[in-house]
Amino acid sequence: MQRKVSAVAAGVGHVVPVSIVAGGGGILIDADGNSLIDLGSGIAVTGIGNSAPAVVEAVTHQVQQFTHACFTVTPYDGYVAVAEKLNSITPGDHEKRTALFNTGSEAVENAIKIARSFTGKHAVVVFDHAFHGRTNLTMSMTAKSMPYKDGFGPFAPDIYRVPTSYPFRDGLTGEEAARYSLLQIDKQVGASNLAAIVIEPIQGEGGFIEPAPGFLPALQDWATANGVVFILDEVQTGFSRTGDLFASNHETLVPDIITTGKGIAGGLPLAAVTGRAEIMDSPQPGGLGGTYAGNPIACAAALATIETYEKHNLAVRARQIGAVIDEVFFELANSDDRIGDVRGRGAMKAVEVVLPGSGDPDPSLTASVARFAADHGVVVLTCGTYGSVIRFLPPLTISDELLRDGLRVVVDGFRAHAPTTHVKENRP
Ligand code: PLZ
Repeated sequence: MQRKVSAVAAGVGHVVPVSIVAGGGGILIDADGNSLIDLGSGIAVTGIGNSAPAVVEAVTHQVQQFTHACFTVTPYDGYVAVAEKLNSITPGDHEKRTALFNTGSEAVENAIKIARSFTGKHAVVVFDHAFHGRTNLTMSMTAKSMPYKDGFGPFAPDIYRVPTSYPFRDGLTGEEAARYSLLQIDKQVGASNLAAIVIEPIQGEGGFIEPAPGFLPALQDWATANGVVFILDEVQTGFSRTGDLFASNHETLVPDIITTGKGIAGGLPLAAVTGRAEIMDSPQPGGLGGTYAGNPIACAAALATIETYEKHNLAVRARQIGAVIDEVFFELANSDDRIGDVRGRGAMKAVEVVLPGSGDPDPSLTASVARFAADHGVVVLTCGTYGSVIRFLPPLTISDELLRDGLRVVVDGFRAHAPTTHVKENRP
């Protein structure tokens, strides 16, 4: 850690002060030989587990063939195969095209380029609590100032932020929240200026906020009726994480463009933009790409990874994991009124920590519980605009036993920090 501090820029922070030397089976091993239970998957990346055998095999084979060619110079099959696969498994049976990139930010950024090229319009609507990345455009689309934007302006122009649906805090139905958001979009931006609406189907860094049913379909219907490209950012929610292959499947949404990343390639850097053929084919040849975009090793990993989700039915496993997390935290919520909300879908679950009585966010207790977990060998992440959400993103290959061990430590973290003895009535 001393070498890290001396050699690495301070802005590159860390959650747990360890040095990882190996990982697999829901465990990370540090340089001192400690085993940590991984409830974060490197922020929703290692869905099929760390160093998954199928990925190790595919990558080893590819690395022996060639490591790089640059797809926009001399194309190769792996990239095309990933594009074909994504075109077939993403929501909707319309004709699609895919472009590959290295990071989720790059995917979102390119989705905007494509939507602007197709519509000839410039404005982009995003939502409260959104996280779309750290590049200038995607940082501008991200809601939270500290730490993501503070001191990093000026920001990209023509980005407009409107309220989302946050059932725990706004108490609105999906239809009510959509009516209000669409009114703001119509009055403050206007469809004739608007290229795209971009939204995460369940917001990730913003607090695992799942909009009330009906909110997303209403946005999609309005976008379709008004010549606005509807973009779902599934970088964090994608690839079986929420109990469906994509979170869009839950409300049978069919986005014009979907961005994916994180869980796509078992830990290798890859991200994608997949969308309607007529939209995706709008930018001129040479307008999209990048030196490493769709690297052959990452593509080989992606093909093996996606096959693993399908073969092992990991979407079903994600739901089982979600049921275990629900069981543990609904039980805790019965006796601890600092648990304001238990929410999320599949293996993308979170607990919102509140001050009893007011229901205001409690970022201090949230941080203390996460620190307690880390000190006791469990990697758990926090999130939320108010820093008051503990989120669970375990690998979908984790055993029930390991999962319960890890969750027990988090529950102990609540008990260790002045637990309330007040027992609530009428709690589900
Ligand atoms: N869109 C929905 O969740 C990445 C990164 C957190 P990149 N979120 C985790 C951090 O500290 O940087 C994310 C996301 C959604 C886009 C991104 C950006 O993906 O691969 O990190 O660029």
